[in-house]
Amino acid sequence: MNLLFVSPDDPVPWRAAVQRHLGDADFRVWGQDDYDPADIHYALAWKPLPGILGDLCNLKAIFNLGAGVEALLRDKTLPRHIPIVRLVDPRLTSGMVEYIVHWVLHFHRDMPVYARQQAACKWTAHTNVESKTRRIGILGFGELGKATARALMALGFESMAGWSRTRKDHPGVESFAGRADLKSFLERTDILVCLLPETDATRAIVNAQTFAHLPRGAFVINAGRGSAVDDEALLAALNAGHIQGAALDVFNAEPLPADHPYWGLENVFVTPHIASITTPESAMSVIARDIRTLEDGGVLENSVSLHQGY
Ligand code: NDP
Ligand code: OXD
Repeated sequence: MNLLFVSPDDPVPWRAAVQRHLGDADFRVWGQDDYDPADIHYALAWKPLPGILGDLCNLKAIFNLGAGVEALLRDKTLPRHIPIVRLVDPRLTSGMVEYIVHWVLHFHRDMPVYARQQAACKWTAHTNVESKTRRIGILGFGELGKATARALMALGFESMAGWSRTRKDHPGVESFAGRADLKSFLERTDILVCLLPETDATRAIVNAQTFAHLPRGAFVINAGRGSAVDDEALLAALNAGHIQGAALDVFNAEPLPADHPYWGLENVFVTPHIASITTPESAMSVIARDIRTLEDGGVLENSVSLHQGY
């Protein structure tokens, strides 16, 4: 079986992980190794240049080396008749859960207030909202959203809601679905967590109207994709004090330009798209299992819907 690695990332740890999990596979690196396009059976791809995957005429599946597939789907030559598989990996999930739990607790326990007080050498204690009454709303209630909700509920956050395209039946979580439910979802949300994929339907979905529906003093955490947020609207809502603080890992332009106003705002926390990072060892264990399933004639659960775009 022949694999082609098409990614700007270092192939060395991937080669080692492929050897460990698929000992007999031949691993070629696009841009480094020679290969006959007709010989490649599986592609391991992250943000590939358009046209590379379209040349692989005997490809059986494309494995995206991350959860978000928008970069892959931009390639008009992408083969559409084979499974395109997004990464659903326990390590990727636990990384995201840690990131979101961190910021939820940060805002919930007034850490920005205490940071400001420290800067002024001010010793003042404030009472804090109980976790069971703090209302968390997760925009994008998929793999990562559900795992995050479970972790937060285990910490006592009982008022949990998830918004998705289709309605969910998840224990302890109020389900909101589609545009018709968005307003009522936002109105009951104190901390908004965005874990949406980038599609035509999610672009700038967090906009001035969204902020207007959130209660005054709400917080925003975005670790899905930057394109979901209208930056001008968020800056206006932050400056007006309607949104109290934001933690942002993903941006419309990455790297975030040095002159972007987010960098200078005391109530905005910027991280460089690190909420969760794919690790070759964990990812290859999942991908190797999926390749075995396909070789045995099985069907994969995490194939991307080309129609929905995620
Ligand atoms: P999933 O596909 O499992 O979940 C996506 C969720 O979004 C689903 O609940 C889906 O609804 C919902 N959704 C999609 N489109 C719409 C829409 N138009 N309206 C309402 N809901 C919608 O993805 P994951 O949870 O695995 O990952 C989510 C995203 O997180 C990735 O696409 C990626 O962009 C981002 N990510 C970011 C990382 C980082 O480091 N910052 C790391 C990993 C991922 P339904 O369930 O009804 O289909
Ligand atoms: C992903 C990401 O989609 O790293 O996995 O953003």
